[in-house]
Amino acid sequence: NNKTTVGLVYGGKSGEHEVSLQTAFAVMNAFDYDKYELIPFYITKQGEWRKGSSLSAPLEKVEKLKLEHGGEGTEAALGAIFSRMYGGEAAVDLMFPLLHGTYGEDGTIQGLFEMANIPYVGAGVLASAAGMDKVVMKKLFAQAGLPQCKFCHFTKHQWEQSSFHLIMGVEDELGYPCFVKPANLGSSVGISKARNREELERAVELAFRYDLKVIVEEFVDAREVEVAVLGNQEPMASVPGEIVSSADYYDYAAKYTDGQSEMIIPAPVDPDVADRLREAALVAFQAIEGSGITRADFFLRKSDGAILINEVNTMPGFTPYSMYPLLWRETGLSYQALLDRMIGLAFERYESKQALSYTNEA
Ligand code: G1L
Repeated sequence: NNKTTVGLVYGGKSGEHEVSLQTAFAVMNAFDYDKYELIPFYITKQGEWRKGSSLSAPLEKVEKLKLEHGGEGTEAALGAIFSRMYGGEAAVDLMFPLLHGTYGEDGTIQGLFEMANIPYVGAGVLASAAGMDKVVMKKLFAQAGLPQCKFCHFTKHQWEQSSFHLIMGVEDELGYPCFVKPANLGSSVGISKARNREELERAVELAFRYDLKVIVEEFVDAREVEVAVLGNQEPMASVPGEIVSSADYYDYAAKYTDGQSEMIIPAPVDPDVADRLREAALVAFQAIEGSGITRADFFLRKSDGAILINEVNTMPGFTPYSMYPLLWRETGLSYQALLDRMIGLAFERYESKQALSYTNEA
């Protein structure tokens, strides 16, 4: 048997549990089973693991991915991932995580794979963690010289100590309206718009229910465009795509759940703007030390056409109808070819790290 065994991990203790299941179903259906064998690893909403048996064809429906019959438990699942650590035969050749970290923060699942010395698809620990934290990410963008909207940030502790001082800072630097968000990108909740001081206070209190760190961003009247990046040391950028929302573009429900937004691929922008977007997407990828994939999200400011980086996502929507795969399709890479490429990149990155020394012994 010379097939590559891929461990697909999905579910998880996050608000995106269902999205993850649907995505895993799409990925499972796209695999070329002449080349790959698939082992499903489901993490329940309670955080328990279930390992299924090896698949040489997709399961018939999404529900089956919950492995309710005959799946092995947490111990067997983790045993399979760590088997090479105690001289066992490798149960999987690489892991393909389709979820945010088990507890909503990120870099955690990637850290598990690092400790198990097993290759995995997508960003490493550092980029995953940096990509989950809007404040850390914006500091890295600033360091890389990428233009972005103005922002303020503070911790719950700082807010409790001196909220008046912080409010003055927001009013001085950003003004109204502004947007208040938990710093953790994983939470799609807790985001609100503030039009005045009273709303700002309420918005901050709300955001602090979801994270100990909050970011406040200035309002920019802008078009929203995204670029897909793929690669390791020499990443490539896709054509840009635009997201057009009928509702307020900061309205999360309208954007992601109601299907009230539309993707335009390629984005109708001048060729030189498209080139600058692609270049900036590569700079952003390098700024967070990305590997494998990222989706870079930009604002195109209406007043002056400025390109502002908003965020990069190391775990973007990933069904065949999501922006990231669609951008590659437009650029000439099918969903199946994209999966092949991502797996190739995972092995490539693993191999280059294997060659390193971790001690000062000869
Ligand atoms: F590992 C990859 F390929 F980098 C990767 C990991 C996670 C790509 C896309 C995702 N996305 C998701 O897991 C999700 C948005 C479906 C759920 Cl959080």
